[in-house]
Amino acid sequence: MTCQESGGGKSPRELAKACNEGRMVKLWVGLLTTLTILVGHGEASACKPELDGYVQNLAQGRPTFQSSVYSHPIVGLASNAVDGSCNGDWYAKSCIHTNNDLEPWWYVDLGDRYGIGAVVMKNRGDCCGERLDGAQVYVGNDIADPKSNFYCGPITDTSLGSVNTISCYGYEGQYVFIIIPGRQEYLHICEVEVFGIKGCPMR
Ligand code: FUC
Ligand code: CA
Repeated sequence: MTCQESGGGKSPRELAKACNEGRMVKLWVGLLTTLTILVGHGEASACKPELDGYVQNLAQGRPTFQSSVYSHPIVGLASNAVDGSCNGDWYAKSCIHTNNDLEPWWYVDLGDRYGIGAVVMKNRGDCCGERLDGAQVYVGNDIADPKSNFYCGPITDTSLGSVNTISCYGYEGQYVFIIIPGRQEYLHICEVEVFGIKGCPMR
């Protein structure tokens, strides 16, 4: 089965399998296996320094947006999540921070459509890690209605400075969204890395 033939009534795992059976087998298996096996928690510049030279972080330096910006002497701009620094200390000025919004959100524009293998997210390390509990990752092309995009999964490890890796099963999109659903909350996160490739998107 080729990538083009796949789709229609299949689960994400089945679609990923179908894709892997095609011409992208080596790339996909390499990428997803590497992302799954390697778990790094360093305070180095990249959240996953082990991946340097193997896969490109598609999010770094791309345009970013968020529901609001928290008023504080340190400014938690949306771009702080793609500045290439995985430092989890708020006072290192490399984290985003929204107001206490109902369903706060953040997203990055990758500039083109990619099949997304995984999204890596660095939690704040100096306090308040639990605020990220249940934050949802979506990937797709609809900025008007983020929740209509493909839902990859939730953040579950909210320990201080945690690194959560969420698989998006190769689903395609230009935008990656992080949303805290169903409650009023501050959204702060210190880095978001997006790994994926062009060539075998699944819709
Ligand atoms: C701590 C938190 C605040 C805010 C600030 C930047 O003081 O208690 O809610 O996140 O850091
Ligand atoms: Ca950062």
